[in-house]
Amino acid sequence: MSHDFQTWSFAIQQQMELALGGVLPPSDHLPQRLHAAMRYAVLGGGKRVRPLLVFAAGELVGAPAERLQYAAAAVELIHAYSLVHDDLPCMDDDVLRRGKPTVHVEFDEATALLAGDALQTAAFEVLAGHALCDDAADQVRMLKLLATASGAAGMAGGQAIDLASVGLPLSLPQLEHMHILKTGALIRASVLLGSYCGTPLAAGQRERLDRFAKLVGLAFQVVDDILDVEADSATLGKTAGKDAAHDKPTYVSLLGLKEAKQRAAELEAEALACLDGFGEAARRLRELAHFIVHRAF
Ligand code: GRG
Repeated sequence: MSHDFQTWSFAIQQQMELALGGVLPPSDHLPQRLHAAMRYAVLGGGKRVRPLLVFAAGELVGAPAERLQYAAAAVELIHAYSLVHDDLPCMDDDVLRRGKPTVHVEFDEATALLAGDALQTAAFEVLAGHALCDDAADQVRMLKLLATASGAAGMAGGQAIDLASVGLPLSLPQLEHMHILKTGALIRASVLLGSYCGTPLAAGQRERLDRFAKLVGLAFQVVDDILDVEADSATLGKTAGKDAAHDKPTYVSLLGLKEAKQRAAELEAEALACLDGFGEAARRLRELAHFIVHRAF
């Protein structure tokens, strides 16, 4: 990771901490326990990869930082909600997230369920509540994009397939389909939302950016599967080794570690090729693709 990329990403992470703190309800307002759980789930942790993708795509189209910060906050709120619900006993039943006890452990199950619900709706409140595009019709497209990426045709649908797949011998295409929905859809949405906040792209450019986003979303998941095997819980801030313990099909269980790493490298190369022709404006997107594939946590 170059020093310059580190400085850029740190500045955005700081900006996002403030922005997210500002859009979340204060924990001294009623209902205090719900508000405290929402803030606990969102603030003070996470890599903020999705906000970074929003900002990087925004750079491609010369988008103002204030617009990007709200689009990024909306995606991060959806992501945080998905983690809270994923950790519940009825789903992945986990006790550690972002290096802290999960929300239902720190609070209680009902509060965690409600905090996830409220984070999800807060995301749309933020996305609808600020002028993010010159053309209002584009902002409606942004709302639909995030809704589709989060719902049955995206993340929630992927989670349903994931829950139904435990112990089953999935084929590689079936595994990829599940991850394209579960993890890929929100990562793709992050890139596209950022690109809506500035000068509109030509149709061909939008298609290439979309392909980049899909490939990076898949690469993110391949690396997530590798890290689940290779990294420890302290580094990840979440329980490591869970996939194998739960007999979950993963890229590593299907391909083996060596081939999974090769697949991640291929996806990175294919993603970078999609940015050919965008020049220096796509620099942060290239750096992020590299970070996503080569990260250690
Ligand atoms: C509950 C509807 C619903 C969906 C849950 C996102 C998800 C779907 C489940 C999380 C389980 C998981 C570990 C998925 C693998 C990829 C992933 C989303 C990892 C966590 O994202 P990071 O690494 O987390 O960006 P941080 O904490 O850095 O934000």
